[in-house]
Amino acid sequence: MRNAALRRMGITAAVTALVAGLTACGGGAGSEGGTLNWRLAETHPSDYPTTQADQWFADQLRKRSDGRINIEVYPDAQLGEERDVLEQMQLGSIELNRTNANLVGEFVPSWEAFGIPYLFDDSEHFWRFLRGEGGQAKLDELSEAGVVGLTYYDSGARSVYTTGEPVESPADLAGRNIRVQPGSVTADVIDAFGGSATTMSFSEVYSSLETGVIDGAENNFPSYVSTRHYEVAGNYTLTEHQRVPEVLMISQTAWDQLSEQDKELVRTVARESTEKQRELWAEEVEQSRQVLEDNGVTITELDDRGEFERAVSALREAEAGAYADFLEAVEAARQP
Ligand code: BDP
Repeated sequence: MRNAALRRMGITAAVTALVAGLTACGGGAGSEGGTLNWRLAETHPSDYPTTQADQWFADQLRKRSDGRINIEVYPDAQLGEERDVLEQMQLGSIELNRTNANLVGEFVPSWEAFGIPYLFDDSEHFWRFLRGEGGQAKLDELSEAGVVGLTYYDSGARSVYTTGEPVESPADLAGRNIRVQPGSVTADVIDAFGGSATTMSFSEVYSSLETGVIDGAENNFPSYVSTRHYEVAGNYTLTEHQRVPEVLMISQTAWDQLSEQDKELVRTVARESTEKQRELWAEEVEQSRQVLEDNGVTITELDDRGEFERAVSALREAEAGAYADFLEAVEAARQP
């Protein structure tokens, strides 16, 4: 665990106590009587797979609760950047959120484990883990931040992209500023590769690439395309350094307003929305790769991805010490 995360634990504990206090005073209204009108925050635009799954979840829930649970999805970061939304959830002003696991480490330090590079062999390994006890244990840990983890969504693999020359080996990252998500282990990954990590909100990346404040960033194909970052940083290198899930969560305060039966309904519909999202995701990965090819983006397949893996081996070992149980579950999910 990094020092910054340790420092932040004090804040997290205080906020958790505050949320627990609020819940004790105001909770328990039950959802049988009136309508619950809740907001779900989403960073991506309405046609992105996570947003479409959020919307499917909201529509199904409205229908299957006979209108008792009424969730409105706010796409395009209308309710704020992901980090700020997480804070607002803890204060009870936003009820639901779809966020990337990399952002959660700042609020629940053990979630930093998802950012350990080259953790999962492939998508099958990743989903076997998420669907198993290990994945459920991670969702349960979210209670530390005053939220309830409902389900995971796919986010593929994150890879580096740059302006200027393509990256073919870690040495090509020397002296280049690469944007990473706030609070993520990815900063350490980029630094270990030999680049220079710069933390920045998602919405600032396009203009920062355009003006040269940064020389690159890292993300999956669908995000690289939906943000149009490829227009200003046209070299994508398949480093595939992380597979980090998306997570759908609800604040504990909102959760406590549901009857036991409605809690079960919310969990069921959330799980079903994952299936929906994964189908949409697979299609989107194909389509976005096509967009990149049509637009002349250079996609570099690495001859030796091992060079990147070796560059982060010390970091992997350092992080491993703190997350033995997690890594054991990841290891167990390697076998079908
Ligand atoms: C995307 C995630 C989004 C992140 C964004 C980022 O879906 O939630 O915040 O990356 O890099 O893949 O900020």
